[in-house]
Amino acid sequence: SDEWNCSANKTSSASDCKTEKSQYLCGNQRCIALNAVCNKKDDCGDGSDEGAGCTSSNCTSAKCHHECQATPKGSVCTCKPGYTLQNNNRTCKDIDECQIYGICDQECINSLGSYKCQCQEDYSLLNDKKTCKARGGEATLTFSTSTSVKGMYVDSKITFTLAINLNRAVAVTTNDDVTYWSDMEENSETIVREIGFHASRREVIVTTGLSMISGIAIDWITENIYFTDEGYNRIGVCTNDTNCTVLVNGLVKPTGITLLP
Ligand SMILES: [Ca+2]
Ligand SMILES: [Ca+2]
Repeated sequence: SDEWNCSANKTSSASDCKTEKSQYLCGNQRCIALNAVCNKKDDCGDGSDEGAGCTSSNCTSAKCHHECQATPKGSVCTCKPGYTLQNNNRTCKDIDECQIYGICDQECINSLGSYKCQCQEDYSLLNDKKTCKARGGEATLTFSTSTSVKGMYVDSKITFTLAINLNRAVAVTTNDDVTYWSDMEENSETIVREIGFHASRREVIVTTGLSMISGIAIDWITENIYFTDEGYNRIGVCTNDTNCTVLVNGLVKPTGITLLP
C-alpha cells in the first residue's frame, strides 16, 4: 500500500491539470508534463499523449505569441516563465509578481517575465533575494521598568540607561535612535520622546487626551505614533509633529499594539 498513489500529484487531481501550468491531462486522467506530449514516448500509459494528432497539430497556424506545443488534441500555446496566457489562448502577458502580497520584504520592481526585490537605504538584500536586513550595528533591545527605560545591545549584552526616576513608564518602542515611552508626569499621562541613545535630548510630546497608555507603536516611515489607551478604551495616533486623533473608540481595555511594516 505504500505504492498507492505514488504519482499522487499526477493522478489525484485531474481537474487541477491545466495547460497554463504546463500540464496535460491524459485519457486515463493521469496528469503529465506538457512537454512530454508528442515526444514519441508513451508517458500517459494509455498512449493518449501520442498519436496521429501530433503530426497534424499545426503550430504554424496557431500563431502563438511565445511557444507552441503539439498535442493529439491540437496545438496549444504556452508562455515563457513569468508570463501568463491570456484569454485568447494565444498571447502572453507578464505576471506582475509585485501584486502578490509579501513577495518582497520592502520594495518590488516588476519586469517583463520577472521581478526583483530591493531594499531601502541602510538595508541589504539577503541571499533569499527577498528579505532585507539592517546593515551594521547590533540589534538594540529597549524595555521599561516602572521607573526607568533601559536599552541593551543584544549580541554583547551591554546595557545602558535611557531614563531614570520616572513615575510610571509602561509602553516603550524605538525607531532608529529615537525612543518613545509613556510616563505619568505631574499626574497626567504623557508620551515622551528621546532622541539618541547617549547624551540624548528628551521632549514630552503628548500631554493631553491620554488616560493610561499601555502600548506604543511607531510607523518607521511616517513616524506616526500609534498607542493603546487602556483608560479611555481607545487607540489613538499622533503625527510626528504631535497632532493627535482617535483611531478606534469603544474598545475594552486595549493593551498591546504593533504595526506592520
Ligand atoms: Ca509522450
Ligand atoms: Ca513580471
